[in-house]
Amino acid sequence: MAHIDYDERIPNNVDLAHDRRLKKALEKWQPAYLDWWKGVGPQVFKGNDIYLRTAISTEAGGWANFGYVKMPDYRWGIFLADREEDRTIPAGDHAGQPVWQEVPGEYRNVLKRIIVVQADTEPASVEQQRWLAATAPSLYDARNLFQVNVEEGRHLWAMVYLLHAYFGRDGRAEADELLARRAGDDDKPRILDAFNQPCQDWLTFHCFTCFTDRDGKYQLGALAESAFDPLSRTCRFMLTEEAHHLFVGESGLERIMRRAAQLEREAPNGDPRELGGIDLQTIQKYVNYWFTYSIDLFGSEVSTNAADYFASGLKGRWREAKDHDEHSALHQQKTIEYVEDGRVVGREVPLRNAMNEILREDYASDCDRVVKRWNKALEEEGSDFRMVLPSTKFHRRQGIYADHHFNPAGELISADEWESKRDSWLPTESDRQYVHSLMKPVYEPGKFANYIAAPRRGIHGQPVEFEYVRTDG
Ligand code: BYC
Ligand code: FE
Ligand code: FE
Repeated sequence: MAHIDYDERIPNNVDLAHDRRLKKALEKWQPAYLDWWKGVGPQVFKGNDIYLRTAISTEAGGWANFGYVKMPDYRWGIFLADREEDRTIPAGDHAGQPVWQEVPGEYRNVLKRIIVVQADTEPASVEQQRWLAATAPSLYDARNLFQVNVEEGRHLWAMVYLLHAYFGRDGRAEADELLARRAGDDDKPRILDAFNQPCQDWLTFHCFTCFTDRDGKYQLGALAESAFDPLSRTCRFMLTEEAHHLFVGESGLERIMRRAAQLEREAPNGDPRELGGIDLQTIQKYVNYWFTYSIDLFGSEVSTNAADYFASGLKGRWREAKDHDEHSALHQQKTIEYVEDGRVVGREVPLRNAMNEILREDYASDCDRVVKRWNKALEEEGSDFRMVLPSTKFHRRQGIYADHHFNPAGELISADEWESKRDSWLPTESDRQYVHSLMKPVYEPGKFANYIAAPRRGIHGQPVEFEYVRTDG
């Protein structure tokens, strides 16, 4: 099963060769995908050789092959993690029963909706990032951007496979719609908010891959616990790819922070902006912005949708099968902090209704660990500045805090106080203009823009000065 068939037009490990109808339908979607890629995928170095990895097996460990590829020739394919013998439903009302290999009629529409929402984020992120290489701080960074882009393209393939294979005619219609919506478009926007935000500078890109791709990690983790086995297996393999996206974001931000700390020391007045760097306060504001947009992606703190997904076994908790003993989540409560009459009060809600919040908490702890590692780097660089993750109540547009104002410490504040302080908490127009003004391409191998430190090591054992993108073709 781990073997991937590369002789097929669509590389796969799902035995597509023996399902002629499915193969035909996917081969019809393939040129539309390629048109989409050429139209709104990466617009810079479109036909150049890029040092990329491609999946060659779905086994843990050595699954990747590295080499030069022109992006339109990338072998996007359908790769599912191996089937687990005798896998049973991890959570909800059907826990312990055998997993489903087909979609039960009563869950067809909800399951399709979840898959479509997941799928929609993948092409959206590629669209958001399509011009970034025009201002890449190095060829190393450009290559990492493209690696993330081709893999998000592959994640779209993964979801489109599920839609085509299990949802018949409406699945195919949804697959077509996935190529028709556009990130940030007024008429046909992408489904979730964060995927309509502009991503036009590299501070934003690294925040996005650090915080928004990390939502992907947790949502995919919840879907890996699904009773619908093909979805679980698809997500398990996607998670192995996701780890690199998170590395790109976390290490990218760390490099910008290290450089800020170095420039802080060198600048006559201690401000990195004097020497063309990005100051740590500005980085903190971008962190605040993208952390909060990303926690909105978990949905409302209290959600009947989330309770239904859990009850039916469509989604589980993070590491449901491994880390939990009790899988019904019935007769248990969780305290949720509500705002009532200008005060924050704790109210018990049934645990199943709080599943979005539980996943968000796991996500926020993961982000906390990242911030701790950044602060160690800042300490090493001799800076006194420490990054702080804002409260999950701060700057929300979804959920029960969206209509209230909170400061980054999580205290309820008035609208006036919010107005007077927001510019010190979130990027201002002038911060954004300043960051944009630094975005100039650096295409000489081994050289880096002044606002970002070089990475410790290159990709896959190659030196940092390796020609990760062949600029001459
Ligand atoms: N923006 O009960 P509620 C990734 C909607 S990222 C706009 O609170 P629910 C990636 C919601 O859809 C991972 N709308 O939420 C990262 C619902 O609308 P309907 C993506 C929002 O349903 C980087 C209504 O508000 N995967 O892979 O419990 C690069 C009330 O909803 C938002 C998934 O999301 C928002 N932020 O949970 C590339 C997994 N939040 O249905 C890729 C699949 C909520 O009433 N999705 N709404 O019209 C889900 O499981 C759920 O849909 C959500 C929402 C967790 C997103
Ligand atoms: Fe993805
Ligand atoms: Fe990703």
